Amino acid sequence: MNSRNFFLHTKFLTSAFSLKDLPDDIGLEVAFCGRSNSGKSSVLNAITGNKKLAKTSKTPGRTQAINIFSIDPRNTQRIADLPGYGFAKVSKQIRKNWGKLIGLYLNTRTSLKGLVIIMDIRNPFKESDLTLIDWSLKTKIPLLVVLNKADKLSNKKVAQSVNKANLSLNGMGINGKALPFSSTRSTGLESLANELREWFNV
Ligand SMILES: Nc1nc2c(ncn2[C@@H]2O[C@H](COP(=O)(O)OP(=O)(O)OP(=O)(O)O)[C@@H](O)[C@H]2O)c(=O)[nH]1
Ligand SMILES: [Mg+2]
Repeated sequence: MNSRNFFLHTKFLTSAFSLKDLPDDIGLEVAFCGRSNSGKSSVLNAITGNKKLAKTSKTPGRTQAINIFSIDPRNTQRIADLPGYGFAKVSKQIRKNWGKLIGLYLNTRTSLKGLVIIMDIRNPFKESDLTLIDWSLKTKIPLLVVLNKADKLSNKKVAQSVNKANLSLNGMGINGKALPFSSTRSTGLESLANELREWFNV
């Protein structure tokens, strides 16, 4: 089976607004996180080949819950699409709740195997991204940085940005790498699918 086929039967499982709504903490889970509007839901749709799987939106802040998707029929291999951060237009209270939910999730979820931080390639490594990178360093949870919206830059600029990102990650002592990606053009799909599949260990 090639890596992309591995994700083809991914289905929506549940939306969790608090930790108790999450599925049993067994098997393996990979979390997609990143700033609002960076394209978390679009990247998930791209790798599963299902444009209707996760709702995408031009309005930042669309994903407000932790949306859990299951890759296998027994629901033991899952992807968690976390709510986006860094969106200024939501109320302070909502922002506080999101931060709390993400923080609790990251610090308690034992099935969490890896963190995928999705960034807009034109605007990577913002403060909240760095907080997550720091968390991955402390907890030794493997990290992948997806530099999405690569279609917005020339090939040369994409290569420069990827090199720079990898140098930054190395400099921080991170065991992980940055990959260029475009959800709209489906570029970088194979590499990301390969990396994720390794985490799911099949
Ligand atoms: N040009 C381009 N646009 C993209 C790409 N990926 C996503 N977008 C657009 O970016 C916007 C946000 O995409 P989403 O996938 O909804 O982003 P998100 O990170 O899930 O957003 P929240 O759920 O609000 O946190 C949408 O208008 C997408 O069409 C890409 O690779 N290239
Ligand atoms: Mg989303």
